[in-house]
Amino acid sequence: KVQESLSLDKRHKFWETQPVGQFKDIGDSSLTEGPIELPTPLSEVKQEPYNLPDHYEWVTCDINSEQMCEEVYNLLAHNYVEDDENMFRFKYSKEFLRWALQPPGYFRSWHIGVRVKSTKKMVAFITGIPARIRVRDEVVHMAEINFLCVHKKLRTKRLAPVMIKEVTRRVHLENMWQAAYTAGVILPTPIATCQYWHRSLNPKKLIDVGFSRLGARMTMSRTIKLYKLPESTITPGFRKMEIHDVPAVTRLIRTYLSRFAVAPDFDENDVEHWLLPKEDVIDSFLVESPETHEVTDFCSFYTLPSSILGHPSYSLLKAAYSFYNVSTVTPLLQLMNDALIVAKQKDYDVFNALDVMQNESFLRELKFGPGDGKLHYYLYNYRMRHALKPSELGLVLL
Ligand code: NHW
Repeated sequence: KVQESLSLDKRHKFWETQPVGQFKDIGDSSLTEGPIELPTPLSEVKQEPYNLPDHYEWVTCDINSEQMCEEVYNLLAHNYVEDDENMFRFKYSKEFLRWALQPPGYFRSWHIGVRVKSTKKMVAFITGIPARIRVRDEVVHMAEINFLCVHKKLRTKRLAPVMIKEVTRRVHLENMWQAAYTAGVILPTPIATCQYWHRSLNPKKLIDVGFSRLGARMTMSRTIKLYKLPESTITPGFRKMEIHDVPAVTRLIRTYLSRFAVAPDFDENDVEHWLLPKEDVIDSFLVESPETHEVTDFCSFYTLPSSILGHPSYSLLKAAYSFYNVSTVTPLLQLMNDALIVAKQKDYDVFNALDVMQNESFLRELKFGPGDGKLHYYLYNYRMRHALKPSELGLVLL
């Protein structure tokens, strides 16, 4: 609370100039929902890139090139998001980055790096991908912005606003005028504030590395017993999703996501890209009724390990992140318990989930504990009249 009210008072020299909901407008009921600024003719969009400080240059990344992908991977592995105590840092894999950045209709020009001119060292990165996001009754063609990163040695020099303006310009050039993004920091103005929950799968390692602590009046052996899971899944007809399931899964997920205020508008191509299993990137399972062979339920999680910083015996935390889950026949609680069981079989240390969609209905019962960080969701150039509850959000960004 203290942190939140402080940050509402803070000046945002950059964000105050941008078409986003401003803190001063919170609660102003004269403002309507929808775009803040109208599109300008494409001929009026700035044709040249923004100026970078001397000695730096823009590079459009070809993430299919092994060398480029490696450079991006290394920048992020050493400089991307850390927890508040600097104990862990996200370590997106190269395969994951290729998947995350190349959905149907992606634009290579939206994968933007900054290099030092003389050495060609990559020192900053930002990306966009196209997405159709439904906001209430309206499907909006947006960019999802992610992987904003400035090398640790170049921080607080106002490079981030230049990166953001440049990606905005390149999105405008494709005639798109809205964006969605998430961040751990508070900016003007979240459309929703969510929380991560964590389900221990390997409690001993999590405690050893300082990810979690032994509960009050708990011993290690009682803790291990508390988090023990069955060896194999329980739901009859629970199996890995396959390519021929794409039409059925698309129908299931479209119907399900229609109940949320903000959610992606997935078609079969999107489902094939985002939900078909890819080893160590995305896992998806469904329930095919043994009698009718109908697909009735679906669950998925993506793989995002974190480096463990400065620990003598462990260097990698293997984490699964809940993605999209749909239950129509199998209770969501049972479906997610099966997801935990497969994640354990696959040797993940922890299973993470946000309190979005209907996740609150299983988090406590399946022994997830609340994390300390918050995740704020934002829209660019689209005003929401009120903040949404996490359960009104049907969107998960990577
Ligand atoms: S959130 C992950 C962001 N990345 C990290 O946290 C990695 C570690 N940190 C860094 O690399 C997922 C740096 O600290 C970064 C800031 C680069 C974060 N979003 O250069 P300065 C995403 O990738 C504002 C937006 O001096 P820095 C989503 C800050 O409020 N703005 O800072 C990305 C201040 O502005 P203000 C952020 O520490 C969404 C200004 O940057 C931000 O050296 C991007 C300071 O710049 C953040 N996470 O570099 C927006 N963090 O007004 C997309 C700080 O307050 C918008 N700032 O003075 C849509 C665009 C497309 C529109 C299309 C129509």
